[in-house]
Amino acid sequence: MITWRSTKTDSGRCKPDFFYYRYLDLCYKFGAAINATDSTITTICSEPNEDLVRVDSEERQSYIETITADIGLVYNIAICIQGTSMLNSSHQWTFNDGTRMPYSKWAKGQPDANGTFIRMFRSYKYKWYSLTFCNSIGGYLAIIETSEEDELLKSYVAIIVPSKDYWIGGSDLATEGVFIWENTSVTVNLPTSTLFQGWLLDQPDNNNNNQHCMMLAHQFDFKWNDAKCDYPKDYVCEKN
Ligand SMILES: [Ca+2]
Ligand SMILES: [Ca+2]
Repeated sequence: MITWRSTKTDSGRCKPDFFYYRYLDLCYKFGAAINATDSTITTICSEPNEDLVRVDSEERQSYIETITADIGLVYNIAICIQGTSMLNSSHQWTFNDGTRMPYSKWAKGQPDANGTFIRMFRSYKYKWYSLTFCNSIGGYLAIIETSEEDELLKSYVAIIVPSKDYWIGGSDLATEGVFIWENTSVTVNLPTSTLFQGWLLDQPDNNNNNQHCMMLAHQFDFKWNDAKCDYPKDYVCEKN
């Protein structure tokens, strides 16, 4: 993920090694790619007068889309921007100083979790997503690497709520058709692989050209299916 730092000194000039975009009066630089969680976000952009970028207008949103368009290989999944729902008891989303956000570009069904930053998903036209529940507890969506793990997980969800699908941690959001376990960037084996994989017959099929997230399909013995990422579903988290 990319993080953005924006800053402005009292004299109105950017700090050294920051870019300046005069039209929007914005100082910024690109941060390192990180595995973004609530706890990692607090350690970045923490220098004096630095913070994650505020996207407070359509113009800023468009500018970010434009200048990150050609660096997708480095920041392949999402871009972290400023926003928090943790500053008031009703969990309204605000900027980090508590002011209301005058502009937003939430994806359908979002925000669906509370958190301390927002992710703009490149593959979803830079729409905004809140943190997942797994990230907010310091974990991540489950990675399934062996048949033993697969069987254990399936038997577990079948006991909890057998009538629901469950998100797991693989997607092809970065490159269509190439599924990776998002927390480790390790490739998910496809049905053609001789290595372990748990796909349902004829999946992944990228149905309607918009299925990029992996889930356990309850109607099919919790085998793996690719589905539309913004469906609300339960999920399986993993934590080290
Ligand atoms: Ca897909
Ligand atoms: Ca599918």
